[in-house]
Amino acid sequence: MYTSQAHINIPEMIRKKRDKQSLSAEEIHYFVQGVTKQTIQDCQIGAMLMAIRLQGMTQEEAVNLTQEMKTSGVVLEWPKEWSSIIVDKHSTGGVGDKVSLVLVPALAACGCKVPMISGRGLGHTGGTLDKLESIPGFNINKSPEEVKQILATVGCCIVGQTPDLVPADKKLYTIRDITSTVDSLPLIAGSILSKKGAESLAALILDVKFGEGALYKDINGARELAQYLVYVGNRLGIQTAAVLSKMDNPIGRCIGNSLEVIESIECLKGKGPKDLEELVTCLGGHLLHMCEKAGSFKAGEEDIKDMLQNGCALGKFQAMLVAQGVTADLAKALCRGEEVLRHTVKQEELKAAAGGVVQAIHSLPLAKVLHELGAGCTQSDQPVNWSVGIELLKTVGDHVNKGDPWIRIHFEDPSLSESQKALLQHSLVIGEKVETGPLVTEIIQVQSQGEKRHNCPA
Ligand code: IUR
Repeated sequence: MYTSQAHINIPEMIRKKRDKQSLSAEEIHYFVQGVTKQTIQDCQIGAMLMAIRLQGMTQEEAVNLTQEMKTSGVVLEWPKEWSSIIVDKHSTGGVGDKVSLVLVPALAACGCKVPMISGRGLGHTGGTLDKLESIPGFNINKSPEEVKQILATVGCCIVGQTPDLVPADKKLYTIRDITSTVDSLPLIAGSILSKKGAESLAALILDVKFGEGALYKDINGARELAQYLVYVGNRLGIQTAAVLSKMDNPIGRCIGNSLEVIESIECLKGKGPKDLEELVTCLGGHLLHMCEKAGSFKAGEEDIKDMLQNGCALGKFQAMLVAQGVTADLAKALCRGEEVLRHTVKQEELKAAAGGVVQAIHSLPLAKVLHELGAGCTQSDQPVNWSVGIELLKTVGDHVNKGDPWIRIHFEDPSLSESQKALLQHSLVIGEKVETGPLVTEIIQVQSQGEKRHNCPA
């Protein structure tokens, strides 16, 4: 599209952005190509990112940036007949967030195609890929051809990012991380939506979390990010909507890779914790409605619930495991509820220091302790211990008596220390009563005249 770019130079582009001027589509193309082909220097990339972080971008620039990042590598292609049913979700992440493990097969059971490209955990506990890798044999590395094959037979897969998919993001993210420019709306949108764009999706649902355990502590920041992502996603040609969900406590009762797989399987049998099922059905209901597999959001929610109750979602999960390298016998045993995942050698329960009603369980201290015990990715090459984890024996709203065990920690080496036990004990908040409401408080959808938000239908 762009032929001669002799008139463009990077220092001039950095100056323009520094002085709050807009970059043309051609300049953004030149910058992203330079990042991808490594023809511009890291210090210039850092300077440009800081200028963007400080001066922002117009919506037009953000759309152009995302589009250029998307096409910096391979863009997946699908058979024409799938064009309206290729769907995915993205979450801003939270402690105990195992929604993808349940939602992806449930959507496939409803007839969608879900080529989820997921990530690893950054600090804290593991990401979706770490959770799945706690299942012996599970292979996250699949070529675009293999992904297409799995979608044709099973309907869903969860794989890792390959080096040829959005290479510009890998480079930009690394430099954002070391230049304090991660928290920039156009850069976040470019990063998240270029990867979803490269999946050539028909519809995308975003789960943007707010609260004590989330990136945004209050709803306003989360709403601003959600509106921005919804706008850019739709401009990219993906039907995009977002839900704002509360993240004050861990999701479900299990945290840690293999424990979260086991809890996800319970949810795939319709026997999961209420909060996890609520998120899965809400996100799935919206996606089914958006891609016209369901006549309304409510009908979509019912379809997802049915697939959890009738075993179809679990069947898809089992088939996905086999398609991604798990032996048929192990996949079957795991889905039957047999204890085939590795256990830790040691477990310890802590007892409630007072009686009353559980008002909150702060998730960040739990994640910190688990990280220290080896459950999460570390900067170093230390391997993840997939069986390290926490079970919450009591959850928000439960009544506890003084001395009741409320948490069980699964650990090995290193051992659980006294200071870690004290940190965990402080994360339990007990009072006289608690008021709980729905996790999802708002939906952000795009309308022709701009973003529109309304409360979640009851
Ligand atoms: N996840 C991404 O893929 N990119 C980002 O910039 C952030 C989260 I923040």
